[in-house]
Amino acid sequence: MPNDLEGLVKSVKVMEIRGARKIAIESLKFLRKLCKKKGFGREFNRASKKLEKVRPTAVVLHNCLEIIRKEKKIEIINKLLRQLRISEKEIARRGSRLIKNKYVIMTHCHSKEALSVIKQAWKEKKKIKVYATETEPKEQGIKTAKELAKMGMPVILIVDSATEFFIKDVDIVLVGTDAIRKEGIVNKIGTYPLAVVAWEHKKPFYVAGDTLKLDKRKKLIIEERDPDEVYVEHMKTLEVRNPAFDVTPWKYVKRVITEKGVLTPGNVKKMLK
Ligand code: RUB
Repeated sequence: MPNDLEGLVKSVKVMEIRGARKIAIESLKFLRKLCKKKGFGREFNRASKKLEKVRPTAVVLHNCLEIIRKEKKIEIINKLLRQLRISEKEIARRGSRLIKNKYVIMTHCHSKEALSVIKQAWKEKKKIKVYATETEPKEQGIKTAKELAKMGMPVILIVDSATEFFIKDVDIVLVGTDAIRKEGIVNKIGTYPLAVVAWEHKKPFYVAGDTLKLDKRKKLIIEERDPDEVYVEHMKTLEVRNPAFDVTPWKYVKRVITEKGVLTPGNVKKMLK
C-alpha cells in the first residue's frame, strides 16, 4: 500500500484500491499513521478532504471521517477499523443463513460485503453456484468470478446484458452497496437494471451493506468517471458518458444484510431519519 497521500489518492483513482469498504480501510490506516505523527490539525484536514473527494459516492469513508473529526483520537480510528473488520464477519454470518444448499446466486461488480456472504455459505459446505456479471466498463465482475472460482466454487461469468437470459436459474440476487439512502441503494451502474430483471421474475434481491454505509447526506452524488473507460478513440461528434453508480429504488429490495441484522427497507428508512 502507498505510504504517501499522493500515492494513496492515485491508487484509489486508478482503482488499484477499490470497493467502498477497502477504500475506507486503507484511508483510515493512512490517516492513523499521519495523526500519530502530526495530530489532528491542518495536515489531517487536508488529507481527509482529499481522500473523501476521490470516490464521493461511497459514503463509508465520509461517515468515518465525520466521527473522527468530532472525537479527534487515534483510539477512534482504531475503533472504526475494528468495527469494519468485525462487521464484515457479522454480515457474512447473517447473510449466509439466507443461502440454502444448492442455491444459485447472481451478483454484480466486486463487493467485499456481498462476497463475504457467498464465501461464508461455501465454507459452510453449501453447494452453491454463482452467476457473476462482468460489470462494464472496468470489468470488476471478472475479479469476483476469478476470486470465487479459485475457491473451487462453480462460477459462470456472463455479460451485463445477459442477466435476464439466466435469471430463471437463479434463487437469489445479492449485491453490495456504496451508499444506503432514502432514495434506495446506490451501487455500481447496472445494479438497478439487474434489480428490475429480478423483480420481473419474482427473484429476491438482497443487498449486503455495513450500517456505516447509511447515507444521510442531503445531496446524492453520482460520480461520473473518465469516458476513456468506455471508449478511447476521441471523435468531436461523439459524446461518451460514464456514470459509475445507479440508485435502485426500495421497491425492488427484499432485505439489507447489515452487521446489526437482516433489515427490511422499512427498518432501514427509519434508521436514515
Ligand atoms: C464498486 C461497487 C461495490 C461497492 C461495495 O464499484 O459498486 O459494489 O463499492 O463494495 P467501483 P464493498 O469499484 O467501480 O467503485 O462491499 O467492497 O464495500
